[in-house]
Order: sequence, then structure tokens, then C-alpha cells
Amino acid sequence: MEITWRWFGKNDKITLSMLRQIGVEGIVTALHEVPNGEIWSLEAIEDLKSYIESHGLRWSVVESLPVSEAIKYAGPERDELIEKYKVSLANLGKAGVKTVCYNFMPVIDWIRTDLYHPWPDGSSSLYFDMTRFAYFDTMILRREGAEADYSEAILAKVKELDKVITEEEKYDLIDSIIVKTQGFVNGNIREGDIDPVGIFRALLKQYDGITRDLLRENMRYFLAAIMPVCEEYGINMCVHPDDPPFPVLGLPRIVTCEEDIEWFLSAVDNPHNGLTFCAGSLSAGAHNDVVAMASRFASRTHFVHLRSCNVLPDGNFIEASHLEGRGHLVELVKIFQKQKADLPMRVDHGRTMLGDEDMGYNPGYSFHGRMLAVGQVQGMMAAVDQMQA
Ligand code: DNO
Repeated sequence: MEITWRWFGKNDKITLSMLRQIGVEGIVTALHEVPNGEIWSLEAIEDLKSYIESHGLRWSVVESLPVSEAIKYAGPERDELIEKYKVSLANLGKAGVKTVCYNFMPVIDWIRTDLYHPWPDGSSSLYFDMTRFAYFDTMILRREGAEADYSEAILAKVKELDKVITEEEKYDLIDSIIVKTQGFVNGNIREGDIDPVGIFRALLKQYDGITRDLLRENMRYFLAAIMPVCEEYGINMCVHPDDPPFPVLGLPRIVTCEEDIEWFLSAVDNPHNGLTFCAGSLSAGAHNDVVAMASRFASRTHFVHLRSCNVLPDGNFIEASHLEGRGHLVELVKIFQKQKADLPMRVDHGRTMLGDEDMGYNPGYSFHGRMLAVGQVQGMMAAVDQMQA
């Protein structure tokens, strides 16, 4: 696999020169300044690409070329947005950047409730707490019918939490779930937006009546429309699994398990329609056997996120060390190393440690924590290579 790193552009405090020193070969990035739905110009793509190359690295993967909401819920502007998406893809193809990660999650990309969940050793990880999430949904968002989506036990815990939660903690919960984790991934809400909860409610409304089957149909429609451009330019699309891999906030989620992946791969059965194998997202679902899924889908995997989770009682989960957890990364390295020598891989998130917490990095995207994970994965790769030689 090719060792890649998610880098957030020229203003990222983690510089390309730093990355070369730790063995990074390829960069995963996006034109973060271009608003969602606008065309990525060839000039802007080439400018960023040469900047990356001037540091002895290459632009391996786009993460993400975001799919606008109206494409996902099939709004009247859908075809126009797909045409723009195709122009961006063609421009990427002309510039030679040919692996494109995206997701098809309505309204909200990945979800965490705690950005600094402490480990006994003094470092911290991202965490998902079902009670706190249900609190956000039922007591802050006050979504109609939300209670029906949680067990009696969780609802009882929500009541208890309501007795002790402070206004500041409520603010932090909103900030973690719909602001801090979203803006930097070109999501719908950005830091500084006033009334994020109001914006969020309006976004959810757009999906009234959008069932799982309709969302699937909209994904099929989008993929079928862009495949000719992907074929012409040799672009591999790779959808990121839903994180966490289960329905949330009354929204359907359609890339959550083996059957879902099988479905979208065969709905548009084209080698350019592929998967980002995100072991972290998939391992957060107790229903997923991550190693079996990797074996099954390796040939349609164009990009790998190596990260691991532990699932805890109540449906809570924690981002585990790269050496343990349900992701079984050593097994995945064995599978993907055999599949394709230059398959791009990034370690995804890392722990926050050794001063990372003071640097203002995007949640999960620490320097020391990710560097440690890169070292661990490099070790796995070297050992697996020797064993397989
Ligand atoms: C979070 C990321 C996701 C991912 C997008 C891909 O850390 O893994 O935001 O980039 O879902 O479109």
C-alpha cells in the first residue's frame, strides 16, 4: 500500500516537509476553499498538485469531492449539480488525480459526541456515547418522534443526564456533533454559524419522505450519471462508509454493512465504482465482520482507511489503538498488501497526545497521534511483507 496522509491544504499547521520525514508518500486532500457544489477548476487543481509535488510528494486521493444534498435527496437542481460534479471530475482527470473519495450520508457526515475522551495514559480519543447522542436528538434538537429510535434504558439515562447537564456541556455537545466535526470536511455547518441547531433542523427537513430505497435510487442515479466521465479519464470513485454505520436522526444510511456494499457495487457494476474501505467506520458496527468484508471487497477497494474501534455496551464506541480492536488491522494489511502494491492507505484518525491538544487541529487529525499510528502501520506492513515474501 501507498502511505498517505490527510492534509488540509497550504494553511495546515502540519506541513508537507514534516510529512516527508515520517515516511508519507502520498497526500489526501481537497480544494477545501471551493464551496460545496461549485466546479473545481483545472487551474486550482494544478496549482495545488504542483505545490504538493514540489515537496517530493504526490496528490494521491481527493477526499472529498462532496456530493451536494440536492443530489442525495433528488431536488430540482440535481441534474445541474451532477453536471458540475462531472466537470470537476474531468478536471481532476486531466490533471492526473484519479482516486476520488466521497460519501452519501444525508445532512451529517461522521458523528462523535466526545472529542477528547480520556485514556488512563493521559492521551485521548474520539468517542460516541449513545446517551449523549440521544440527549442531543430528543432534548436539544427535539426531533419529532425521536424517542421511538432509542431503547427504554437509553431514554432513562437521558432523563438522568438532563438533571445534571450544564448549559456549557449542552453547548459542547452541539459543537461536537454538528459543528467541529462537520465544517472542515466541507459539511453543512461551519464554525461561527449562529444557530447551528436551527440550520440543522432545516437541513433535516429536506429529507422528509426520503426512505432508504429512495436514497439508494438517488445514489444509483448519481453513480450511473458520472461513470462515463470516470471511464473517459480513468477515475476511481470510492464511497466512504457511513460513520457510524447505522441510521441516525431519522435519516436513512445506505453504506453500513456487507449487504449495502454489495448492493451499490452491483447497482452500478463498473470497476470505477468502488469503495473506501474505512475499517474505523465499519468496525463501529457490531454487525460488521471487518476482515471478512475486506476479503470480499478488496478488488473493488480503491482507498483504505486503517483505524480500529471497540464497541461498548449501549452502542457506544471508542476509537481504539491501531494495534487492537475490532478493525484487526494486521489482517487487513495482509489482505490489502496482496491486493495492490500501490493501493493508497491513510491511518485516518489518531489519538490526541503530547501537546496535540494545544494545536487546534481538526478533531481526530492530530500530529503525534497519527504519526504514532503511521509508525505502527509501517511496522505491520514490513512484517507482513516479510511473511508473504
Ligand atoms: C472523517 C472522515 C469523513 C470522510 C468523508 C468522506 O474523519 O473520515 O469526513 O472524509 O465522509 O467523504
